[in-house]
Amino acid sequence: MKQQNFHLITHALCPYVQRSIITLEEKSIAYTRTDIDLANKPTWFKQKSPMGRVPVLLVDENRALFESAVICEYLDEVTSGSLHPTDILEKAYHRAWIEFGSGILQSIASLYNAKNSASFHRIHTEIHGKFRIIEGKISGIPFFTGEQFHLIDAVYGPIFRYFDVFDSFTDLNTFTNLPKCQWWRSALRQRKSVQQAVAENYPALLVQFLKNRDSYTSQLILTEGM
Ligand SMILES: N[C@@H](CCC(=O)N[C@@H](CS)C(=O)NCC(=O)O)C(=O)O
Repeated sequence: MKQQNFHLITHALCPYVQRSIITLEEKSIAYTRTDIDLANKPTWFKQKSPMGRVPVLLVDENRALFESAVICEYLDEVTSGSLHPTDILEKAYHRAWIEFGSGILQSIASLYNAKNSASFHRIHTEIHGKFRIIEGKISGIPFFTGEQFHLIDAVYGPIFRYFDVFDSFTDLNTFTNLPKCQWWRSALRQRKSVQQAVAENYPALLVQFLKNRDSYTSQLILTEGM
């Protein structure tokens, strides 16, 4: 098969972009990357992305794929080996918990946009409840089902990363009494592909992004003098 050219359109903070990069890195796929400003989307990007969202994967600068789940599965299928379990039921099960992870990302966005302490803490309690559910599903160490790194691990790496930054300005104790989540979080933080999915200044960029939101989170950051 002819060698394909992969070009990922990205944003420095997007967790859906990060899963795509982790997949590219895990599968040792060569790619180029172009960061765009989501507050000022270039016209060429609007033509490629029907929903105006990143990530978009350009294959041979021609076919544009959107939706991170589609991009990750395509990259997985077009290369040898698989980041999904081979058993069909297990694969479907992983996809289901990937979707659950996308729900956690939506809750995280609600958390950092919350306008006051009461809604912030209410949403945080909901998020903690979601991790308590996940705690009961983690069946291995160090990753979701054991030694092998799967696409589901690529999804949860960027989710846990948010809490590394949140923990720098507030004491949320999100993973207290969730030992399996703590193990998983730590293993994902140490995984090279997960580290490579963001630039070194990611924490500073995220803090700046959160600070600009006119939310309870931005107040917490300002109180910490960050
Ligand atoms: N379901 C989409 C979600 C992608 C998404 O929400 N991307 C955000 C950035 S993290 C985006 O591009 N938002 C458009 C905007 O901010 O205008 C996927 O999995 O790719």
